[in-house]
Amino acid sequence: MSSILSNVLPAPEDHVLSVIFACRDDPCPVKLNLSAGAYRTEEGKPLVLEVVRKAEQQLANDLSCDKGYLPIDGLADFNKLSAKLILGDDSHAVEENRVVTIQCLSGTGSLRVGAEFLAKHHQQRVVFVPNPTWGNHPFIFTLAGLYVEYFRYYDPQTRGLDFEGMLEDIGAAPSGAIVVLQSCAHNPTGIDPTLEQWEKIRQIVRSKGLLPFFDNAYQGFASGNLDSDAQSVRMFVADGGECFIAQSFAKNMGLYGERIGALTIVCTSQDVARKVHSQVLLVVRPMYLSPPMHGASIVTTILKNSDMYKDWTIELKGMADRIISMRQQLYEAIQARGTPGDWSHIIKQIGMFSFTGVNEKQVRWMAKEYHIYMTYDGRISIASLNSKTVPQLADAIHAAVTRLA
Ligand code: KET
Repeated sequence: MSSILSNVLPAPEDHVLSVIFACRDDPCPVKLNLSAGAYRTEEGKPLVLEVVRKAEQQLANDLSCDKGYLPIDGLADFNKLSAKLILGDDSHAVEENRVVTIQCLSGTGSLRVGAEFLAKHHQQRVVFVPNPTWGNHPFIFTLAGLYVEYFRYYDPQTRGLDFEGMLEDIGAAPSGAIVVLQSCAHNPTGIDPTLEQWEKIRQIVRSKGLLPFFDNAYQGFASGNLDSDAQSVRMFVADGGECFIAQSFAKNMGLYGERIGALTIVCTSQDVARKVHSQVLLVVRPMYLSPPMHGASIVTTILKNSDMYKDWTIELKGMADRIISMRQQLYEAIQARGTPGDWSHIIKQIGMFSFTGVNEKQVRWMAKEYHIYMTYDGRISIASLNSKTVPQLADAIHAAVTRLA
């Protein structure tokens, strides 16, 4: 039979997806998947936060909850509370009613809605992302019709931030260019600017008339404290300028599959905010009409209730602390094996990932010989490790580094 679809070409190899598929198809019982940013417990299990279970039970018992459509911009209380979470309780921008927040499909959906809005309403079509950055950033912005360029971020020599290069590249961006900044726990490098460096970045962004677009996927995962991790964003919002923020509750509430997040657009006046809000609704409506309800209801229940909020911060700190202890254990295990090289970056880096410095050849070899899977750039999810798997990984890294220099 003739096929309308027979001309479809196979998709090019996707670096992240191919690792995930290779791991899925590996029958080895002790295989270890460190490729995706997903938190696992010390027992190697996915974690549903206790406070999330409690919120779900409360929602299930509330017979006044129905399953009607949410408005195009989502649950109103969720939007208000999400904006407060990132901007702070005392945000002038919120008080002055110049903040637009709309519920979106997690961090990815928030970035995409923001990108679509900018492609339609912003004159400047160039967007600068860090080199390297989360692999989906270039796809999201390109598909929306924007042109992606890179600014220097990681220096492989120092395994640190190429701060001079970053400032130089951002400073050379054309006026109005969009600059994507990860607010904390940078993926994949685990390297964040210091507060003094953020201040210099802010000055350059503002003096060149650029538009900052924060990707806030890991609030609370860097330091274990929600307010400390929001400092970079708050610094930009405090100067009264415009700012986009894509927020995700996938990681910090463990709500990966609920696809719950928010896009916040900080405007310069209430009048601008009203116009922006009306146009964002037109971006969302033809895409998915309105967002799903369950995740937003969970987040709202937790953020609204001071006891539940406190319980959440304790569980979140527990996750962040476990990640820090995994870093320490991995570093010590590699040291104990006498693996050549300086591995202190593993304990210096911040957040869910470690950019280990092992190369693609070594990554592929570890998958084949040790059944350990990580992205080809050598990034591992530290949050997926536990005390039992650390020695397995340290053995593999030691063997890969000593055999395949
Ligand atoms: N921003 C960044 C920087 C990020 O790392 C992710 C996810 C997202 C946004 C989107 O997350 P969402 O679940 O849409 O809220 N990163 C992990 C997930 C993936 O790519 O599969 C990761 O890098 O492993």
